[in-house]
Amino acid sequence: MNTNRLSKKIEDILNSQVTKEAEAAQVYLSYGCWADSKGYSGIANYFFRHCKEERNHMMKVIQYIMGRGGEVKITDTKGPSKNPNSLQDCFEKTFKHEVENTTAIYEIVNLAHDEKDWATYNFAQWFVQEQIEEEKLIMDLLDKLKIAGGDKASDESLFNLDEYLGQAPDHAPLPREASMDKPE
Ligand code: OFO
Repeated sequence: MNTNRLSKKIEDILNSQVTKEAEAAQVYLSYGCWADSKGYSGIANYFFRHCKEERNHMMKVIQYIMGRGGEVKITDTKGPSKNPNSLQDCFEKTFKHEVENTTAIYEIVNLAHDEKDWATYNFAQWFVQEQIEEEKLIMDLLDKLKIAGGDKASDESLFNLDEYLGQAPDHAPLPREASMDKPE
């Protein structure tokens, strides 16, 4: 008896998301190592924490495939691109990577919608929300770097930024939770 509740296309796209989350983890890992090599231990810590988040995302997709009776296929991952050449470049590349991952999540949502696979559609909504948060976190990094002076930031402001990011929250507040009493 076939107990696989996923169509072939859905199983494939979810497996490809497993790979994408693993690749996202490697990007954060490599940027963390790069930041540390430049002396930014706070920023490195921030990236290492996010590396772990991406691995958690990977595990969520794996558990979902298995829980629906599907087959998980672990494949090769693409290595991270070459090291950034500045903090600005690092944050921009991270943002671009998150946007690409958001696009991949939307493809899952679109396919689940087309196939009327409401279980997968529902599962993917967690990731839609997560990507809003993740993009916002990186936008905040870019804003903070801009305030610090961007590529022309002084050593002192970079020192403060590094300190701040070492302890920055891992989650951004969602717009849906905002109110006039608590705008953020
Ligand atoms: Fe998995 O959330 Fe970022 O990419």
